[in-house]
Amino acid sequence: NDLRVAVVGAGMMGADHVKRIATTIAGATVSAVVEPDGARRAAALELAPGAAGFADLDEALASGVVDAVLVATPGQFHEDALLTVLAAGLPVLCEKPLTQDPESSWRVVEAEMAGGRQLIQVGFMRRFDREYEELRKVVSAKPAGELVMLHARHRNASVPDSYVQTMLINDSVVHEFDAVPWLAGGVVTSVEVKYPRRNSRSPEHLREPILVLMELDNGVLVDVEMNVSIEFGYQVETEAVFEQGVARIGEPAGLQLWQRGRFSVADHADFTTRFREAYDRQVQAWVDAAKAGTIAGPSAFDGYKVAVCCAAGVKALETTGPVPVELPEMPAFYAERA
Ligand code: ISE
Repeated sequence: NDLRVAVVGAGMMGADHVKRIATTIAGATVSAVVEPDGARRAAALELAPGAAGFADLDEALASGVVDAVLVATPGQFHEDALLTVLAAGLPVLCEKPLTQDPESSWRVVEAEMAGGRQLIQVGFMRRFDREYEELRKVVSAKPAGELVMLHARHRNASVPDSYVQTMLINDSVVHEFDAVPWLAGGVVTSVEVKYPRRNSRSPEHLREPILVLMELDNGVLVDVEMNVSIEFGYQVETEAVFEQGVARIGEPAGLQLWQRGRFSVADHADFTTRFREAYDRQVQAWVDAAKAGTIAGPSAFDGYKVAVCCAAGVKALETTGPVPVELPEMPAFYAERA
């Protein structure tokens, strides 16, 4: 039996997920599209013949056609949607971030624990990127010794006008706050932001690129170049430095072309193609797990930890020197299921 999924939010990511579930995911169908904007809703419904359209989530849940929910609305609407889905006792894949601040993320964690079942998976898709998975294995198998440092590069060609300074952290470095501890096997203890020369071509209201430094409790030091006006394309790369070697992931791959005295390899234009396979694998893993009554990726508690790191990161945008990050112990509810 197909898992009947309601996709909530039919913007760029929501529409992408509707198409993915309708065309490439096994064992699931889009049964509902929840989107208040009529034109967007209609466009998404074209991608999923047979799905019903709703203006709000309560109506969709009351209709009885929903077994699981994929939340892809802007972050400020996540808390409400998650509390509604938890109350209905349904599995949910929530696009990043869990919520936009530690307080609301903690409320979601508490509501999940009160329900007694782990229902939330957070959409940090980098954990489903094959090269990230391979690098994580190198970190734990230690063929080149212990991990010492990570140099991460997160580059966007451009960002929309609505993208403000704090989004460098809350919308973009948010991914590294999940992926880095997962890769490096530690806990973030401090975040610092440094400003190089400003890119004169950045939108006027942004001061970027930025360099984010993270310290982990296992001694690993991480630098993240966060750059959102690089124009040439989209790149997410990591170089890992070990005691006896180096590993790199995320570099351009594919057709190499020699032409007119130049050598070129195509690179990505945005995250929908750079992480397409990771998104596919993430949603398939979630669908399979939801049918088995479990989750297969970052938990609500992981989402909460990221929210705490982001709050420190936002403070670090306006602080000289490192801002400490204090994370609570993992509640037994999550530790037992980890
Ligand atoms: C966007 O929201 C994403 O999640 C992308 O992965 C990231 O690269 C981009 O900077 C964000 O704005």
